Amino acid sequence: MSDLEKLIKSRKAKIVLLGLGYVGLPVACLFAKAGFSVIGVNRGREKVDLVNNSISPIKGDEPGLDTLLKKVIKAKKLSATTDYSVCKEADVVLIAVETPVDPGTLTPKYDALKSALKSLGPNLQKGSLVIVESTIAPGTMKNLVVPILEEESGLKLNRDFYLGHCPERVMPGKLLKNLKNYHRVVGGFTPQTAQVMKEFYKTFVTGDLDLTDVTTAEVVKTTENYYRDTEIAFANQLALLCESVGVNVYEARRLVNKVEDRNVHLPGAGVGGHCLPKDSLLNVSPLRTKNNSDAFLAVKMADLTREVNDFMPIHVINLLLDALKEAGKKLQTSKVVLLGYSYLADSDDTRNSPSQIFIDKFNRRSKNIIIHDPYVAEHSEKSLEEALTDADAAVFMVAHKQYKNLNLDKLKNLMRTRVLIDGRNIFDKGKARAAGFIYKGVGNI
Ligand code: SAJ
Repeated sequence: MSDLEKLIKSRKAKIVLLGLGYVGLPVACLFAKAGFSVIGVNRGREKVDLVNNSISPIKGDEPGLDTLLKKVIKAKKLSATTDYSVCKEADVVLIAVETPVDPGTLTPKYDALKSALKSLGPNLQKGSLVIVESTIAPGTMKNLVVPILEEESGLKLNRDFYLGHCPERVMPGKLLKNLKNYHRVVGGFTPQTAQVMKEFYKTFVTGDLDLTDVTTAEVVKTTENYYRDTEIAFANQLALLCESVGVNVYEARRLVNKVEDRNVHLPGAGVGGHCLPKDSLLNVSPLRTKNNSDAFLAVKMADLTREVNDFMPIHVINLLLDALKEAGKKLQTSKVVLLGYSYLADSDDTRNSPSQIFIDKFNRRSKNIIIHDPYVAEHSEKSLEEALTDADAAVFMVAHKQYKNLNLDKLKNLMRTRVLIDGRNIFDKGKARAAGFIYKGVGNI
């Protein structure tokens, strides 16, 4: 282990990173920038060719990533391949592959992780360190990662190779910034391994590097997002209560949050993204498989959190139906415009977008819908004005800045019927109604 530490401190350690995605690519670039020689391995040839030609496969605005990629490729500090045998030369192997949840069983789908481990195994070198960066359910390191690596390599953990879990904390649009500045939980199978991992991440991470064991690291990462998902679900339930008693949830939230240690989150049209929709289910998945009678409530809580947040796009459809009825219009004969298809304001990322839930449900009743999103290529052909011309209803699912700057009088003159459904508290209800709109907002009708 001390040899490895010396190689890391001198930047002579050879790094191989498995999975050139939203996490893997920026991580590979940052270690290359720190002075290491890094090889990125990806199953798909396309991504490998893009990276070797200094072209980032990540769409959307990622400040600094394109420039950094060009720099490290030019300096020959980073290269990409589909060939796992490069792991034979690796002193440190990082694994950053996707870890989705099966929508049917609500348990982890580890196909990509298992495939990476089985490809690494035969090429794993004695004395090397393997670090899993993907978000995984508590217990996965011990119950899945160790057995596959030992069986496929014939090597023994902590005798022949070392293993740790350092979960990534990233947000589209701030990949490099978050990877550098966010605190990291550094989980090692032994304290010595955790210490070497700390030396490794210290080469570019400026946040705290908190040492712990692998299972605690698994719990922390999934909990931090489960917690946020549940906070948002609470806010969404509060919105539904406020609608039923005629209160503006945003005013109620403002007053509640004046109380010390209260932090009611923003209600809205739903919760999407690559983290929150799955991490609550990853967190409780060890309990789902065990028939641990006392644990059923924890599973129920995670499932309810997901059920509440995934109901919100459906609730937006219900608000739309109520408003069209007030306008004397039928859904099937109305031109509806859905504004915002990404999961996050001012982002092009559409993974697990609440708008997809809206569209799936809407399409069962009508096909008369136009989707507009300035950041999503397939939904930005029409300008906002073209999309809204002669519309009967405008449904705002994402608070893109282009929508926040919309002039209500201009909007009114474009539309045939003035139904305005506000999923993200973009507009002032009083002003919208004064301008002649039938306005219904989540938590504010
Ligand atoms: N959302 C709400 N109400 C809120 C906050 C968010 O409805 O009060 C919705 C958003 O519209 C979006 C979804 O939830 O659809 C997720 O939003 P997010 O701000 O959590 O964005 P993410 O998914 O990119 O969150 C990631 C997470 N970070 C990591 O997984 C490392 C999250 O824990 C961070 O708080 C967030 O980035 C961040 O702000 O960095």
